[in-house]
Amino acid sequence: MKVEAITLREIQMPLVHFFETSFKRTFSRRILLLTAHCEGINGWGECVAGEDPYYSSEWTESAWPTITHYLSPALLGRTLATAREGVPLMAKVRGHDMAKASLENALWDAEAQQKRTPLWKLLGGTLREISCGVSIGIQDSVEQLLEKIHTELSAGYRRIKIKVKPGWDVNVLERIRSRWPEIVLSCDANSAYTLDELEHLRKFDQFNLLMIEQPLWHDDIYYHSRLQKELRTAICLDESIRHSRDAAKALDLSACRIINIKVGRVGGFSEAVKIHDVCASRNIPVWCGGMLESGIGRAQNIALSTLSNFRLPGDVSASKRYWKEDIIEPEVEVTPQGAILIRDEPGTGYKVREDLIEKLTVRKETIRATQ
Ligand code: OSB
Ligand code: MG
Repeated sequence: MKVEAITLREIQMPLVHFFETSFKRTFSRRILLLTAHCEGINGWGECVAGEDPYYSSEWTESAWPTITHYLSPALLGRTLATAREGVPLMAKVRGHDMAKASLENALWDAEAQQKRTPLWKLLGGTLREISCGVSIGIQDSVEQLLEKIHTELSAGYRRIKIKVKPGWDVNVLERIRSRWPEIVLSCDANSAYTLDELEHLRKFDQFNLLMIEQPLWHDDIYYHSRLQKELRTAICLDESIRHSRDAAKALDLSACRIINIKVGRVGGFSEAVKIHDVCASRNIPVWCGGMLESGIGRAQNIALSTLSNFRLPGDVSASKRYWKEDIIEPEVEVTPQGAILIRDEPGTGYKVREDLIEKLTVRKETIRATQ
């Protein structure tokens, strides 16, 4: 498969409901989409970088020139037998894993289409349905949050995760647990605490949470290991895990008992599978995180979630929770039992709606191989 050209686009999509984390309230997404044109096949990828460099140092604006100046030139004109072969070609660029993932994943989509095989099979997946949870942002009031939780439980979702930060944590968890003592519940701090708040963090132990996600610094593993020794609740690392060596290090240090894998954060499918395998070999369960993806990234998260060690419900949920209209067909749907059923068509199994994408595009650039 020869990489003949690469198209970058920025699309803008308003969220059905704002999404607030400890670092920001997002109303509308600026999503960078990428197409790898390979001998008549178009492979699609989505960059999960946010609108600001808050969740990670990458953001929509930084990904664009990194791809046009460095990553695309490393691939253009090359003939690759597999998408995996794209990884070493981009390795000279340090970091920028979200930008790299958008390219690598576009190549995986192209490879799956070329081989007429489902992407999930190409990745080594086996699960025929995946288990779904939801991530619910910080709301204007606790009543509004309780209403949202009620809606998602009625829709069948199997795990509720709420975003927490100082001032919106123990008080909120208390209200949730007094209404729903038994539901599978977890929380995500996106690095909103420090180790000085240990006594406060101990209070989370009373709520029988499945996990507390990324309580401390985004780049830390060591202090999480100190914290994990003090808490009964399992720590899950998200931001801190950049690659499989980080995962191995975190597990060596007992810094967490669960890992959230985001294929768009760790540089692409090759690395995501490696992290999955490291965790599987140590009997540590993983789950698939989300980054408010459009259908393109969402469909790829679904494919990844079919690997056998994705044993906990992910943050991969129905298109309609995010978008009035998604850019894939069919849209991602969740059964009343809280599962997504895996499709058997080649590629992701979801068709890209290029007509709609064209309407949502605010900038576009195609770079071609010179030979
Ligand atoms: O930390 O998991 C996170 C969204 C944006 C940035 C970071 C995170 C999230 C989510 C949303 O939790 C998950 C989703 O529904 O896509
Ligand atoms: Mg998280």
